[in-house]
Amino acid sequence: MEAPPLSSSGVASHLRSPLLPRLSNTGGTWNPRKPCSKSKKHLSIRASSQDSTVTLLDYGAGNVRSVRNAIRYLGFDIKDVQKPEDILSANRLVFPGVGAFAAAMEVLNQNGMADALCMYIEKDRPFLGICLGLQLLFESSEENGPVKGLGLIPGVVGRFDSSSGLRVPHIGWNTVQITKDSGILDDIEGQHVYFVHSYRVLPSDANKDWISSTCNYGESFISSITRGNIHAVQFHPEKSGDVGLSILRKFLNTSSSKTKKLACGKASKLAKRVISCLDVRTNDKGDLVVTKGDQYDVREHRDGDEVRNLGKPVELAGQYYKDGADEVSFLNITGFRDFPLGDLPMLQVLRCTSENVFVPLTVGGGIRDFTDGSGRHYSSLEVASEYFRSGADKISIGSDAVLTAEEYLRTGVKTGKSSLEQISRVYGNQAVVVSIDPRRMYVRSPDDVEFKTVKVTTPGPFGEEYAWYQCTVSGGREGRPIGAYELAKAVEELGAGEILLNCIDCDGQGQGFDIDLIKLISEAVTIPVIASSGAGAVEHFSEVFKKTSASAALAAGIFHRKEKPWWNWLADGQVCWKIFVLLHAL
Ligand code: 1PR
Repeated sequence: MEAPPLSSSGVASHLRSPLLPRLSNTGGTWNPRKPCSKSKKHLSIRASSQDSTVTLLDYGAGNVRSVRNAIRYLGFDIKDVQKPEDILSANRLVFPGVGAFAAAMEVLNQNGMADALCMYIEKDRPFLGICLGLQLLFESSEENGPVKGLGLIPGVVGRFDSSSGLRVPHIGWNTVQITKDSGILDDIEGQHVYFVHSYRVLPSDANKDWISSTCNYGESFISSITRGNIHAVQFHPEKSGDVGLSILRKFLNTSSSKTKKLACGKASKLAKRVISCLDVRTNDKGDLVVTKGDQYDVREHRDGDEVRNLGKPVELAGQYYKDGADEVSFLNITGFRDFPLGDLPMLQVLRCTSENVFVPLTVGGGIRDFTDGSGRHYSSLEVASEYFRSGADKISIGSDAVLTAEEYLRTGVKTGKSSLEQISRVYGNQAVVVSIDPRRMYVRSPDDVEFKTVKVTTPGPFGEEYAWYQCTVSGGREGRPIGAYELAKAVEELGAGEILLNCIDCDGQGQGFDIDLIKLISEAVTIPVIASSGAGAVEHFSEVFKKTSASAALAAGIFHRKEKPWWNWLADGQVCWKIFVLLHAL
């Protein structure tokens, strides 16, 4: 995952890895490294004999917990790289690059890791780079650059071109076209793997010998490279469910990688995602439960007004992963009043879930600056960092993003200090979702309000033909003077990578998504929009994907209430969402 540059030391202080205390601070200026082949004479390769150990190069600029969890899940132990010699003595090295290209290169250069890495790779020792771990192998990157890379493969890392309406980041499940035998990618032709990135490398005559697969997203880009024992993938195997785990397994069991015949290539297409959402809160007995509201009201209104309890968060998330969910989202729905770092069970939920769930995990609720009773100040970046460290791939900001957007629209100034801006600057915009909780407000004419309206498909109670969508904060409790359209455009400019578009009117009703709203927002922005609220039948997913350009659909109640006919209709109660959406929607 790429992100804009980090703080002047290259790596934010809250992103410490075992490597970081060893680093010296160069004052923050980018200092291109010398070609690695000239400065590594003192290093020598010495493979260790521990076969079940995987060496992990974590330079501390983001969450590699999922990679760790996946490696452990497959039965391997992890040894962290502490010094360049650890790279040289590795039996197999996994390099899950995260963060910004320049910051990663700065860390690698400062402590001699870059030279060791080049030497290890040039000696054809087993290597797997992931995402930025692929991009760093190339000559340079345009990400806040140009910035020099390791220079092992010809090519420049550039940004996807969004000028013709392509949604950037490229987030989601896409297929790859295998172009060359690659032990680790056998059998994945036509299968979906999970991508999340804004930068990519294009195939060229100079790098064609390295390419083992390409992917189409607006253009054909390199999705993996292979040469001998050197592999790198642009997608995230640790987030690609069973397919991804099988890729990792093949790499880790290097002896099992055999040359296979090539499958014939098919054009790929980014799949529409289906996301399972778990609204989580503490009930009146103090237990953390999954709940679900009707238009955001989560109390039963019988049996003593109890908070609806639909099960335990970790168990339900694990079940939805097994059933085939493309992503899982946790929304801590009382986070606006309960400070999440005081809410340690939520962090524990993430830690436990990420041990067994290998698709992207998003967490939201309460991401804002906070001062506790003793006067200790926590920045929203600290809150987000704790979520990332605990296993989240993305965080979702609700109320705080509304207040930030209002201020931005009022002043026209990007302060760089809001939660949204800070978190997306450090972790990349692909890691920041803005969750919008709008309420439909009917009007007779677009001139009646200063906000963008739509002509509604179904007129309002008094025959009104138009509506605007008022943003709310604090779980729908407070309406704000800003429309969903204005908010969406503002947060895109401020660094949001995705929009989770709820609708209070439709939430929990099972009557279908608000197509008018989703069309309005998905056409207003170039970042992916997740349609949410109202799914009650398979047809509702088909409808939202056919009628709008939403990139994903999120639902809760339909998955929690297993009585829906389609649940039984699928073999063994297994909901292979990717397949049913492809069959029914596209
Ligand atoms: O404001 O940054 O603390 O974030 C709070 C987060 O919690 C926001 O993302 C907000 O949407 C969410 N939230 C707050 N209160 C509630 C509530 O229900 N009382 N849940 C709430 C919102 C909406 C969806 C829901 C879909 C699909 N839940 O995420 O899961 O509407 O439901 P359906 O398929 O059953 O119709 P902050």
